[in-house]
Amino acid sequence: MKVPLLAALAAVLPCALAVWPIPQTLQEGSANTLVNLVHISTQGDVSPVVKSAINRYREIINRECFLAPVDYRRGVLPTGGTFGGLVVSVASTSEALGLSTDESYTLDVPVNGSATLHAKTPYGVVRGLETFSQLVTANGPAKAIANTPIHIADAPAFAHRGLLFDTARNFYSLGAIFRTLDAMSYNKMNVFHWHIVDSQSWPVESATFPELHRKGAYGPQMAYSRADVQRVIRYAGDRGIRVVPEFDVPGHTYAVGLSHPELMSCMNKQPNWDAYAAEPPSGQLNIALPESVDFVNKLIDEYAALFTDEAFHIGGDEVNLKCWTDDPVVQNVTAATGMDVATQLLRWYSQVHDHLDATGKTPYTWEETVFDAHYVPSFKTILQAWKGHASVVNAVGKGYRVVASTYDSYYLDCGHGAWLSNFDGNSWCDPFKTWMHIYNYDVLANITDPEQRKRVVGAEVAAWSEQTDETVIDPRLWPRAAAMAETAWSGKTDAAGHVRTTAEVASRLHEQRFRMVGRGINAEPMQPLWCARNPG
Ligand code: CP6
Repeated sequence: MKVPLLAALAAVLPCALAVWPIPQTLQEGSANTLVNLVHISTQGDVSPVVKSAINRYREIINRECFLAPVDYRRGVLPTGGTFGGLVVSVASTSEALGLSTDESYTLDVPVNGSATLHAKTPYGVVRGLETFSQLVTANGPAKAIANTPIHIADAPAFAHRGLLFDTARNFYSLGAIFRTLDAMSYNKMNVFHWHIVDSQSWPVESATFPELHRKGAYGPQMAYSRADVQRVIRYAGDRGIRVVPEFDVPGHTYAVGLSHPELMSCMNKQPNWDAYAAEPPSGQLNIALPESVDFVNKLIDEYAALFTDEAFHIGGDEVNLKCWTDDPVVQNVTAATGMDVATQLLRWYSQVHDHLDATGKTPYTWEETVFDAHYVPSFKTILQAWKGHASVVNAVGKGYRVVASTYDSYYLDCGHGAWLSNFDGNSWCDPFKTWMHIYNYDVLANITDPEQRKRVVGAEVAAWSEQTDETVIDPRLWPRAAAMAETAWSGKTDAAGHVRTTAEVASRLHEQRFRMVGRGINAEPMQPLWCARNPG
C-alpha cells in the first residue's frame, strides 16, 4: 500500500531545484538520488577556510531536517541511485580575500556515486558548499537530491554584495552579528560593511584614544573590544565575507565630542538640532582645526591595522555646513585666510584622504564627498551612492567605481514610523521596501557604456538601526536582503537574456526563507504556508 501511494504523489510533481541565489548555469536531470549521512572529503591541499567550511556544511546538511514548502507537495521521491559523498578540490590555498577574489566553482552530482566540487580559491569552495547544501532535501525518513544528474557552473555577477550593519544607533551582541554573518553566507553575500560608530554611540575600543569608547559607548558592556573585532573578522572570513569598517567623519561624530569636546563644532544644539544635523544629536568634527585631522589620521592608523580588509570606509556623508559657518574657530580661519567653509572642508577631506591612501587601503566614501563637497578623491576610491539611482549613474560617469546603495530601493529600515520629534506617523524614508521592489531594482539601469557598467562593483542593502536592534534584526533583514543577494550574485537575467520576474522567483525565495528559518534565522514569512501547499 505504502509504495504505490508515495509513487503517485511523486509523479505529480517535477519540482525545479530551489537554489538561492540561482546559479549561472544549472543543468538538471530527471532522476533522484538517495542521501544517507553525507561525507565530504578533500583531494589535494586545502586551506583552513576550506576545512572549517566542510565541517560547518557537513553539520548543516546532516542536521537539516526541515521540510520546505515544495517538499510538502512533493511527497517522497523514488530514488534511482545513492549518493557516494562529496569530493572537494581547490586550485589555491591562498586565503587572500578582497574585491578581486575568485568565487567561482563547479559542482557535479551524478545519479549514483560521488559528487565533485571544484574551485579556484577557498571562497569558491565556500560558495559551492552552500549550493550543495541547498540541493539536499528531506525525503521521507531519509534525504535526497532531486533532479540528478546535476551540473552547476557558477560565479558572481558582482564582486561586492554587501550589507551595511549599524551598531551605533542601537547595540548588537556578537551573537547577533555572527547570526547575521551566517545568514549572509546562506545567500552568498560577501561584504559586511560595519557602520560601527556614529553620533549616538562609539561602541568600539580604541587603544589610541581609550576615552572614546569609555565615554562614547552606551555602557561598559555595550562596546566591542579589539579582540571582539578580530573574532568578527575571523568568523566572517571563514564564510568568505569581508569586514569593511566605516569610521564616519567629519559628520555623524557627536559621540567623539563626549570625550573630545575641543575637537567639535555645533555640539548638541537644542531644540533646533535640525538646523545642524540630519538627526539628533548634532556635532561634527571641527574642520578648521589641524588637531581634528591629526585625530582622524591616528584613528585611521589604529583601525586600518585592526581591520585587515583591503578596504576602509571613511564616511563623509550628511555634513551640515551651518554647523561650521556658525563656529567661531571656523569663522576666524575664514577671516584670516579667506577660505570659506566649503574650501576648508575640501582641505580637510584631502588631508584625511591622502593619509588613508598612504595606508595602501582602498578607500570607500559616501557620494556626498564628491557630489556635494566637490572633493576629487583618488580614482582608487569607491563611492557608495545612496541618493537614488541617478547618483549611481553619475558616479560611474565621473570615472569612479561605485557600490549601489540607493535608499529608495535598498534601505531596509524604511517604513517603520517616525522616531524624531515630529511623530507624525511617517518615517523619513517611507515607504517600506518590499522584497519585490528590492528584487526589481537594476543597479545597471541607464548605464550603457561597457566601461561604466564595469565600474558598478556591486550592491549593498542598509540596515540603519535607529529603529532596529537584535530583537527584530532577523525579520527586518530576511528574506528582503536575500532578494538583493540574488540579483547581485546571479544578475538580473538568465542565460537566455530573460529578465527574471518576481513571480518566477517567489516560490524559490519562499523556500530559501524556510531554509533560513531551519538554520536558526528568524526570517519573516512571505505568505501563508497554505499558498505553497496549494499552488495555483
Ligand atoms: N546615518 C548615516 C543614516 C543615514 C545616512 N548616514 C541615512 C540617511 C537617510 C536615510 C536613511 C539613512 N541614518 N550615518 C546616509 C548615508 Cl533615508
